[in-house]
Amino acid sequence: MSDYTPKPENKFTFGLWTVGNIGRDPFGGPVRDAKSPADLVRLLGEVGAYGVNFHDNDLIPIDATPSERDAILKDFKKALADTGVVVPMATTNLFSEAIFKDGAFTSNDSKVRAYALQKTMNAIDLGVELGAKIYVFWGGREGTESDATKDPISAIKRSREAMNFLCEYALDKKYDLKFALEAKPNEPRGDIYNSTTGHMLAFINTLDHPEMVGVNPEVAHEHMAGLNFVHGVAQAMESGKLFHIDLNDQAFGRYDQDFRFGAVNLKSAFFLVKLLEDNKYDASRHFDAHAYRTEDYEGVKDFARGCMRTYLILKEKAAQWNADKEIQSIVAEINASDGSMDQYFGKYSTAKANALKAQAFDRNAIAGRGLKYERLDQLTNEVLLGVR
Ligand code: GCO
Ligand code: MN
Ligand code: MN
Repeated sequence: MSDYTPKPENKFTFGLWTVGNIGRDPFGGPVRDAKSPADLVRLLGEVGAYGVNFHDNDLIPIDATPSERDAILKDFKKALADTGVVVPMATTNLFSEAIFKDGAFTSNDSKVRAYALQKTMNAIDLGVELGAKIYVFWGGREGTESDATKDPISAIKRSREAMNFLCEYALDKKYDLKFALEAKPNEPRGDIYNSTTGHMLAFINTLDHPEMVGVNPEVAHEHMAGLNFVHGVAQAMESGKLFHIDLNDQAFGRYDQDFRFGAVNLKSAFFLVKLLEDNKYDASRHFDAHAYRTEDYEGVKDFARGCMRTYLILKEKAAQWNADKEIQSIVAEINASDGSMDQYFGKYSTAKANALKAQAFDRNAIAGRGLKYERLDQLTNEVLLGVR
């Protein structure tokens, strides 16, 4: 039996809003008492997390007086120092207040857009003060219920203008900070703009400082859209844009469930962990999830420990998969090449194109080869089920 104790190098983080979730849902009120930010840091220290992330108002209530703010910050900093928990990421709450009922950066109302920029600059200052190097943007209210209400082209332009302004702000302040954009298809809006990680990747390339901006994909969000999360994350990694990741779980076709990592789709969680580990992802592994509404704070700790433990077990399974002789012999076989086609790949030339056009292919012979994917997938299942 291996050691599944979380280590700092695993960079396991939780949001104040995750372990601090009090179990409110659209049909019922809280089931757990609220804990202070400092107490939540102590809880995270106890379960072995590396870091804590927050929205501005998770830490400092929106109406806090300057002296209340100072007292909260003092307690929070003390809890960080006592536990060794760090702050790798911060973000802005641009969704809870009524002023954001029709969006923040994409609102039709210029006063709302200006307030959203002001609130974000203040929240960036707070995050940087506490050590954050990644700043997440999740535009939960940036969408519509009816497209009669907002011009979608203007919404994209307004989002771009906001990101460009905030990139310049961070540069102006000489902050060592990168931005990570988080897509979600819907909830709380009927439809949210830039609804998937793929949309975000395309959007980033239109910004003035694309090098400062990457993505923060979330398992649940891509699953809500019916997509393969592993493929989306791979695309982000391959383009050097995976700055952060939100791990949780979610049944396809449901509301935003935010379950413990690995709670529903263990096999896709396995391929996700394998992708991250094989490619040496080294930013935060953030669990953006919360405990079932049935739980007290002991259950919240079970939830947090469960996220990290499942990740570490799947990491071990990925190493086992990579070392399994039968699996690797199939992998080698299905990727094998006799080299006869190498002349056609790589950089284009007219001569290459002409030679390739003249090459004869025995289509049926090529297609007639069985690929052993049934065996490979069954072996994968057996690794996961613990019988290999
Ligand atoms: C959600 C989102 C949020 C964001 C958070 C950080 O579905 O509510 O995932 O939890 O990740 O606001 O920006
Ligand atoms: Mn989410
Ligand atoms: Mn999230």
